[in-house]
Amino acid sequence: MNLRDAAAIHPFPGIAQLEWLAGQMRGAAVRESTKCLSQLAGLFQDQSAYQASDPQSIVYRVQWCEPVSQGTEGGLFWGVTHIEPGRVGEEYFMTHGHFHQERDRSEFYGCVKGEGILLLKNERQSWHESMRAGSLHYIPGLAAHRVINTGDVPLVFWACWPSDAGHDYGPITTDGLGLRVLRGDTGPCVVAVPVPARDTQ
Ligand code: M6P
Ligand code: ZN
Repeated sequence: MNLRDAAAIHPFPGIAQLEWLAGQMRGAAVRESTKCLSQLAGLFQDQSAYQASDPQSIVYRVQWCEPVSQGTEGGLFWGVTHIEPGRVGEEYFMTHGHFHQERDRSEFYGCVKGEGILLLKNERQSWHESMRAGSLHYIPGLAAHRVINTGDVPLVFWACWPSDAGHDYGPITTDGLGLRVLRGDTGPCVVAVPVPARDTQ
């Protein structure tokens, strides 16, 4: 469906009620998903610590609304993510992380509360940005993105992304983002990790 057809069918009246500082969305159109440790297999560096963790531990929860259907060109989605404090071994709880299926689509993240790090990676480099209450982050097209909660309380951030962006989790599952965030002696440390070599044949 294109945007004109979608608007003709549904004129998008107030689609949700936001509690900005709590990072909550309410309304019939609000969707919700929860990720627990068992759904993040293979992402954490310390496999034995992962095996020893409770697979039912909730790592993060996302609420969002889709005023148009997924794949609609020109539309936007809106959501909020709560990442729990916690670690697997020395590595902090984090989102799965993804590229957009439509690689050139960009996204905004706006942090409400907590402390964390946004990791990004494109074809040329990996980099990171600090997240704290009030920080706004523009995720450019072509960049994979993952958020890590480095604090002792939930990290909460709003997000807005194109309705035709889609999520591609495959490359992150196999290759990571080239950086990890680990607890160090003096606090969180961003460390470089080699990206697995690929057979280019
Ligand atoms: C943000 C947005 C969502 C994403 C969510 C969790 O709210 O980027 O599109 O789904 O974070 O991230 P992930 O999909 O990587 O688990
Ligand atoms: Zn995204």
